[in-house]
Amino acid sequence: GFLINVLKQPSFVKGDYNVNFIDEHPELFNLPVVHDRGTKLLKYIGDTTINGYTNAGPQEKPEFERLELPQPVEGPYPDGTKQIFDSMGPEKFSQWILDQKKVLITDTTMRDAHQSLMATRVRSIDMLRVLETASKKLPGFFSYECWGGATFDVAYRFLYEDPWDRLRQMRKKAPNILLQMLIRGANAVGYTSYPDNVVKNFVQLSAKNGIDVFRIFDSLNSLDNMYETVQAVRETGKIAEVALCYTGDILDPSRPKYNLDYYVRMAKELQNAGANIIAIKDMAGLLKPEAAYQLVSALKDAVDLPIHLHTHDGSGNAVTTLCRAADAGVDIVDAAYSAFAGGTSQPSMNTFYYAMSGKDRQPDLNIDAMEEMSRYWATVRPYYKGVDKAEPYPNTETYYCEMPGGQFSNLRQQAKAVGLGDRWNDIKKMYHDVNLMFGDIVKVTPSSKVVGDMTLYMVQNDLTEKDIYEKGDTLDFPQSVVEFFEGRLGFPYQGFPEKLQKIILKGKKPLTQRPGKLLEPADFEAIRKKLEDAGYSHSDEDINAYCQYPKVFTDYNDRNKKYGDVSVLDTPTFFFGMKQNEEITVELEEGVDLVIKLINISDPDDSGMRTITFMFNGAEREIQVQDKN
Ligand code: 3PY
Ligand code: ZN
Repeated sequence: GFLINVLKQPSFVKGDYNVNFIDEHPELFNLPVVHDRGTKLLKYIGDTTINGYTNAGPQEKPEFERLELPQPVEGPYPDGTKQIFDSMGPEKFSQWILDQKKVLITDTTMRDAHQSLMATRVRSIDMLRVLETASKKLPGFFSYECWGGATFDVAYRFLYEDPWDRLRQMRKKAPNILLQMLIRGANAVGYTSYPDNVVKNFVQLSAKNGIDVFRIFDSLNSLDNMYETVQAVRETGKIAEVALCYTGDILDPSRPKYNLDYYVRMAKELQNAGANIIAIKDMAGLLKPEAAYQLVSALKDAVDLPIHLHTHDGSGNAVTTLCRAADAGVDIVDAAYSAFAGGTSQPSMNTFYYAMSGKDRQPDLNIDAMEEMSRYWATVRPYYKGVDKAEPYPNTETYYCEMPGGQFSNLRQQAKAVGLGDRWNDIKKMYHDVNLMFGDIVKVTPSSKVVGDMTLYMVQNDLTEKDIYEKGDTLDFPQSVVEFFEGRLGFPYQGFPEKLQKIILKGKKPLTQRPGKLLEPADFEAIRKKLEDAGYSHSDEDINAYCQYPKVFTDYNDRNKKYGDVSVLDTPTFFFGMKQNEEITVELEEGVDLVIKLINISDPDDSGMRTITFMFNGAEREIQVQDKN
């Protein structure tokens, strides 16, 4: 075993190993480590085969099509935006963006696209497998939006992966393209406010592990909630892309609260606060083509910074919106490969490319490579069928209910889970009504969750708006709603509706300052000690993850102790386990392959234990699994 591992190690094979070889690959000299990691993986495969993913019951492993891998490219990476940015720093780089004439594209396939279509479930292996090839064939991207948002907690929670590790690996595979993340200002990558020192530390660690561009937003468009984050990013020397979240409709004079003036004023404030790029974050896909033209034109006039447009395609209008934004001089737009685009996701970059045919601002990207990548993602997407519930047609009702792309599919699942599956149409209408009741607020994580919680609560209990005002004192409102009206997410533009606030708070006093300011700073060293004493991993990154998600993090660690790093498994095996006589190859790390074949599953014994027999790198291994069915 040992010799085979060494002989297969690529740098050994190439002869470029040196005295550090052993230091860099100690695992090869430590057969028990490989053996132990193997045993843990067999345990995971066995458990999943018998009890199903997350114990949801066993599922027949479907036959998936062969993956359409893009043709790899030999040789070095062509330079891209990463090299340009690193040589210039943020200010000059902003100017470079303005000076070049093409529409630049941010590829959101690895973050918002799957967050909005597939409940954020896409695993690292499916991204990393093609990232080098994509980055070599398409060096003209502005950035990969590939981290942050919901990917952080979902990685730990549902994929049993370390998101920091994902980021480091992405950095290695894409050394020529800027890596971009979404950060929720004072809520970092969580759903509530965190102490300032947690957010600042999170920014520093994200930068250290590979992030170049931070898209910072606040769920109520409050600069107060974003200011500290902007400063933290600027201190790292990375790019602060600060977002104005788009809501309402600037074309509709009956919705004057969020008019063109509002956004222009906000963009100027963001520039003054230190933004390097202004993002229009149209999380619900409300920005109609002509509104995009007017808004981008006005912002280009008002500020000297690049404008980056993010939208969703629920209505089916998003490609037209990008084209009109391009006419108005937008600098960068978000899009995803076709197979991961449309609907609640971003518009298709392939479609946008062709929509720009004949125009001199057509993106400078190789369409054949984009098609090749899209073919790959089309063969990956069925792996996630269990969570892929997007509507297969455009839905212009998004303009009415103003629900963010990610929430649209999520809330529907949530509704089903609480027995409201047949009341989806009522829910959409109620969501609209609750927003107006709340004073017409910006709805994006986490404020959108508050509106969603109140919506489900009202539909479930058959409550009308009138009921809330008439018998509110007898109602037990959802926790998130109470906290929202307390000011725990900050303060909405033009304040809370006072009458409703009084009803919901039942005498409780609302905060008078932004929540982050009132929170005790986290004591990182005390947390390190606590994690260490409890036998948990406790790097700086671990500590920060714990600050944001204590239970999610320790659950992940517990599972990790039992199963090891399961991110190395292919996705069908991760979700469905293995079939009798099936053989898979697992790359434990570069050059260390395991060949696993499932030989036999015994009947359960009296205590429900089954014995699973595997061939593991040519040797027979047995694993005991408790059958929970
Ligand atoms: C997030 O906060 O994760 C979002 O994608 C909001 O649009
Ligand atoms: Zn989005």
